[in-house]
Amino acid sequence: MAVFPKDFLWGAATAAYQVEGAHDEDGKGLSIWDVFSHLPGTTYQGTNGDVAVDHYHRMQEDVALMAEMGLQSYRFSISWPRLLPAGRGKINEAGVKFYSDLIDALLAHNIEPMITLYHWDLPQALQDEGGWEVRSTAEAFEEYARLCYARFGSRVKLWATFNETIVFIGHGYITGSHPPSVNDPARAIQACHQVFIAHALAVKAFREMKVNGEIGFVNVLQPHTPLTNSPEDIAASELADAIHTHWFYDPVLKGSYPAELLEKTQALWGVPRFAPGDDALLRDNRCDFIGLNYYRRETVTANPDETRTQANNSGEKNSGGEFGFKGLFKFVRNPDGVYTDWDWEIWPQGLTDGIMMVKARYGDIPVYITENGLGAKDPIINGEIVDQSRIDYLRMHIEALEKAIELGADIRGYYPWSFIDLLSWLNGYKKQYGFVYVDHQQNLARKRKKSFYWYKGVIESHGGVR
Ligand code: BGP
Repeated sequence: MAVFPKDFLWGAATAAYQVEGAHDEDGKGLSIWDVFSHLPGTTYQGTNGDVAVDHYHRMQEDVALMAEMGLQSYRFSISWPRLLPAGRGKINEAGVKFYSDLIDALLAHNIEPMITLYHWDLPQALQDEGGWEVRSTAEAFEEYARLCYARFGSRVKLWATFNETIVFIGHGYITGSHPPSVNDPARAIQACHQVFIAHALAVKAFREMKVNGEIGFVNVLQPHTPLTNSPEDIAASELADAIHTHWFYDPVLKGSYPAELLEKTQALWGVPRFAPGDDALLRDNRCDFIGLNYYRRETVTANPDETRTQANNSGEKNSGGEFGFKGLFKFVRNPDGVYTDWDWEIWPQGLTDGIMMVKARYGDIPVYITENGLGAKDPIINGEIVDQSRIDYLRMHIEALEKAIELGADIRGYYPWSFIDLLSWLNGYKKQYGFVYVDHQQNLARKRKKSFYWYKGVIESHGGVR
């Protein structure tokens, strides 16, 4: 018998840049991704979100499919430059109307909206002024958040400020594979600090405006396993926990950085630099919940001498997936692991372990699983999209979730990534995640996959039939 609490929400997720398209329509300003994806060699085969899957024009049709699937909640992000083309100041009312209509359509079908304010598409105008490295961007974020609360706050209860800070800061400022394509750890740490401040300012505004809802932060959940029992590998794995996990969770859940690591980075690079009052801002504006995006664990080994960031963006198995910081740690293939075509390990147990790690370190914070899913090349057999491997992946992860609930975790909802096939930032349209297929040969027509019907059954039975 399923153990899911009565109010548990069965959802699905997307993000603006990956589905909307209409990148320069109806008064929208350009985002950093609109600009970056047009630079030669930045994305898989030059793919971009100019049209994406045209959700901007097909929103009603997409919401009808959500309703047919029985979705109880939909996590989507707002494109900041669609509301504020220059990042602050003049409001684009056509953009406000799009999200307002989306929210109304969802509510008309009893689908609870969950809004992510920032899923990586910073207004280019703000990047031109220094992006996340400058305080004025955090202040503009507060203005943008206040606009969203004012226009949508009476209808939307679930809010998240940022999606996966480790990814957009790590790739934006360390590996350079996301905009603004910088390779400088010190700049990364300072930019990351402004994101935490922006989050705190937005939480403060949420409380001041008395929005009737909850506000959280969405992080990658990535448990680390040492490759061997050697003291070096164990130390490397602990260091990966500190840098990849604690650094990103502590400021929003405890209201302060992990002390030991903070001391080290400040001694080494002089960052993060705190402005007067930053300590109190972080301390006084913590999250109501944490959103966890879980895809995989990483196996870790000591790494005395090489820095490497070899990504598999092609879907050719074994073509990448290694990542390492010289002198710190390296992520390697687990010899016992089962891997996707993009070299991501499938390890459902990591979802249970990760949730319990969060509970052990941060106490009884409510949890939403804001992403979880399988990127695959779905087989089409006699015209049907038979994505059995996705069903198997999700089933195993729902089981892992159930285990965490049995162990006492307070889990409020599950949002598989993704509701519909969409643009993968660096992997194009080939890497599919959706319950709904989009036919790029036939005018972006939507088709229900096998997993669509399967997930409908899961929702109807409240997790009982899998
Ligand atoms: C998360 C992002 C999503 C989505 C997903 C799958 O990091 O929040 O936006 O893209 O990962 O990643 P990918 O598209 O690289 O396979």
